[in-house]
Amino acid sequence: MERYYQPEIERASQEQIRAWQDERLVNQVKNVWDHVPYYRKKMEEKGLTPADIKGVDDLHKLPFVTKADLREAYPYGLMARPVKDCVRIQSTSGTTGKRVVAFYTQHDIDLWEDCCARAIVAAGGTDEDVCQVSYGYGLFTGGPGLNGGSHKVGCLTIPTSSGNTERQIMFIQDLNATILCCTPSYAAYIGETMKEMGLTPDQIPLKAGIFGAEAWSEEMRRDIQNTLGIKAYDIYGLTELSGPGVAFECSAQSGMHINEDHFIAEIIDPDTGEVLPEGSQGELVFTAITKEAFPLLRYRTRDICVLSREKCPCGRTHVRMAKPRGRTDDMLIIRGVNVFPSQIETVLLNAGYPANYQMIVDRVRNTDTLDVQVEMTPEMFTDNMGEISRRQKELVDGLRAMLGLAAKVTLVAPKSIVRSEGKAVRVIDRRKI
Ligand code: DLL
Repeated sequence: MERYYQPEIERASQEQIRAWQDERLVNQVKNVWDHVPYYRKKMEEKGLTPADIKGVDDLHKLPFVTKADLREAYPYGLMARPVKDCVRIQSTSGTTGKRVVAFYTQHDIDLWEDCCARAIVAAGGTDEDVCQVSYGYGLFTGGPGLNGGSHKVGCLTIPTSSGNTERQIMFIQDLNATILCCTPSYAAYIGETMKEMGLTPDQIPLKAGIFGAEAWSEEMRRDIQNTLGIKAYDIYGLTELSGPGVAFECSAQSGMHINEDHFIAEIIDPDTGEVLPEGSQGELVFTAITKEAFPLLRYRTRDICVLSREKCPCGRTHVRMAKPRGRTDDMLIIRGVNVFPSQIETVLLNAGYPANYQMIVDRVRNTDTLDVQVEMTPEMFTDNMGEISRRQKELVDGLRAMLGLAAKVTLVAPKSIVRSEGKAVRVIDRRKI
């Protein structure tokens, strides 16, 4: 039987959800107009006052907020509450520029943890469960978010954070962990290490995994489920909007329910900014309608995605987002062809390779090149050059069929690609160095 953490909210009628959104949006717009000069200025530039926003139908009138705006406003420019009302910050890794710092009041943390608790219950979690949180703790939101959600559900929480993989496995076994929370690439690594230790899925107490923070394919889900003997659930979120739990998967494992009582989702054309009709693929944009300290209106996530309002067998009524296919900024353009790492992952995993690969993009004599380095499994590993080139050619053909692009494939020895304990780095783009 399907269980819910907040059934009245998670199964509310679409009309009820819309009524909450209308009311909360109107209040949030007034709030930022009164407390955040940045928003007031941007609205004034468009000739808007709060009276122009009467509900979700008017949302499209508001200006977008981008990551560049957040960086410009760093650190306090978008806060809607004084620092003394805030109890925490979290932050993005800042690999592509200045860090984004998000602020939380106690109420913000409470609602965020509720969202994570919804995800844990949707994955079958109850107070009988032992939940091991192997996302990083600290500035990254993964550890703190799932930790808070796990407490709310009443699970025994093991805050291992990421890393020290053999110790992770020891805790899973000794404390009978039933739910594992980490990035999908770390879950694959934990699975690989268990296999090397001679453990089979039936010797592992885990029953479910809550994996997110990076794009992962259905093929990768299948592999992780088989190696760990679990059901693997996707979870989505971003620091700017609180962290994990903006959306989560249910037993149907078919798209993630967006917590629409807190976030209004739109899909836009990333080039024109135009709102696209339901079912179209485009960039996901969120408006946070309940956040106090750091409310974002029409925040452009850069995640490419599709929304669906089709009825879900789990009974939840909130809109579902498909697995994000990638980010507009990790989409590579190679000789004019758009390439997402997730497409490459699909080809490799379907051909029986593990998800240990790296894409090296370069420019040689003014032409883009793509070299996909793929690790062989120990069973495949051979010094027979004929066999290696047959395998490489098979993958080159598979990639050409998927992408319409000639890529080079280099098979490398088992364990030669560095494993990830957090978000995996799949692309090295030397054109940018
Ligand atoms: O990754 C929050 C999180 C932690 C989500 C733990 C899920 C689990 P950031 O570090 O700010 O926050 O990165 C946000 O990661 O815009 C997406 O591009 C990507 N992302 C997050 N979840 C998923 C997912 C956390 N399930 C960025 N599938 C987002 C694909 C995801 N991409």
